[in-house]
Amino acid sequence: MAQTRLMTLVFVREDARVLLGLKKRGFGVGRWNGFGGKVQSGETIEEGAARELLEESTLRVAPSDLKRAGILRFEFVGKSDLLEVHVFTSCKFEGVPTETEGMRPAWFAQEAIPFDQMWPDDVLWYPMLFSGDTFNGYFKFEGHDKILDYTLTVAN
Ligand code: 8OG
Repeated sequence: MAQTRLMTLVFVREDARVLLGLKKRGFGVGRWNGFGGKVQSGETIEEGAARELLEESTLRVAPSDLKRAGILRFEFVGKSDLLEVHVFTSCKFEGVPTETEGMRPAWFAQEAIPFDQMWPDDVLWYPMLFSGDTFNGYFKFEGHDKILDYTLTVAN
């Protein structure tokens, strides 16, 4: 039976730049992304998002300072699990981004996002992330590089 796996993704923003991390291992290795991972049992989605950000970048945010940006659903042909990724932004944070076992962080200007080294759907919804529109996306992937089908709507 298809299972939905709840995941998080956090974009820390400062002025006109955004913090991304180069994934050093596992799912999405070699791609720049926000910080996030699986929500664990017993925590809220926001608590999970703040925990993953801390584990992967050493930055602290209060779960209540995370702003909902959108929800992305992913299906991978041949896999029964669906991913439901809850995307957040935060302009409030404490600490200095530091490389961890999983991620190498770097700040990027909004006009200089390295889309050719990211998940291929990201170029489609980043404009909404930056404009502040709340979005809802569904992407059907074949492997990790090819989008077969998608829908993307503004949910404000
Ligand atoms: O725990 P793990 O590192 O496997 O979590 C995967 C992270 O990748 C999680 O934050 C959700 C995120 N993610 C996907 N698919 C996509 C995608 O297509 N684009 C982006 N930007 N992030 C994704 O699982």
